[in-house]
Amino acid sequence: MDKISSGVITLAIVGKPNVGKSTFFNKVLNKDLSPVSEIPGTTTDLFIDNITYKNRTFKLIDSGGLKRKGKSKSDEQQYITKESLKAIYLADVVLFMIEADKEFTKTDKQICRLVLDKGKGLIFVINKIDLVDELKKIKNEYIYYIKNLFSDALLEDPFSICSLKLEFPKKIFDEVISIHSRLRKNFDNKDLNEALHNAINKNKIPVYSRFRPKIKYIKQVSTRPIIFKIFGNQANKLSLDYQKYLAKNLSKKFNIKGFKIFLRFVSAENPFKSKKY
Ligand SMILES: Nc1nc2c(ncn2[C@@H]2O[C@H](COP(=O)(O)OP(=O)(O)O)[C@@H](O)[C@H]2O)c(=O)[nH]1
Ligand SMILES: [Mg+2]
Repeated sequence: MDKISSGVITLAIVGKPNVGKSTFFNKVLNKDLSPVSEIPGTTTDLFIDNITYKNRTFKLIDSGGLKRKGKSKSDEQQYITKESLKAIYLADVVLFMIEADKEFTKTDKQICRLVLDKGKGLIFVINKIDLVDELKKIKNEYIYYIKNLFSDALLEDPFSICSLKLEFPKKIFDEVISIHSRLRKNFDNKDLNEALHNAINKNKIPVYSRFRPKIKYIKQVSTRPIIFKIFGNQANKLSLDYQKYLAKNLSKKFNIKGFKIFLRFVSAENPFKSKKY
């Protein structure tokens, strides 16, 4: 148990310039000065520092780096930079920061999509709530967005904060710990197969060109990200909708929240096919 839960948790703070990433980073680290250390041996300007919470070490990455604001191309386009991508690549979990008084932009959506497709954990933090009156309404809008845009993952509702007056955000860090351990979970084969067959019984596999693919069994093949292989007769012919249905059903059944699970469909070989007579 301890062995599984030990290890450093890398949390990258990502978001548009000016959303308050560095303010959050400094408040959490309880330091007044900005950036503390850079990754040795790299020229990217990621700021990294460690904190300890609940006996766990968190490596916090502020992906804003040294980049000057408002220079060259628009901030909005420019923030998909090498440093954001590097931060995402290094992270176990990405804390995606948005501003309460601003829109969720196309670039925001692209970055979050990337985070999920890389198999990383994703949590949303709405910052600068001191600037708005109707937080509830804003939060609901984001919940709606998240549910619709990222329907292939079960994500938590956004947290909301005011970085300027931040106490240590325990709830956020508790969630990061849970996601981190869920990403490392090994599922029992029997439970998985039972869940899979329940899902199939509840919602029959659709016919594909006059043939109904058959699903035989499921097996976990990886953690971080969680990948399941599903074997069956023409299993690779399942419609995307049905694949999504199965992924969602499994996520719900096992409460796999905060990231996306990956299903690989493998058509079982016909045993007579390769034999030479
Ligand atoms: N009103 C308000 N301003 C904030 C808050 N958090 C950060 N800011 C301000 O937003 C600006 C950008 O913050 P910064 O941390 O540098 O953003 P970064 O570019 O994402 O790192 C600064 O002027 C901060 O003081 C907040 O919760 N409320
Ligand atoms: Mg910054």
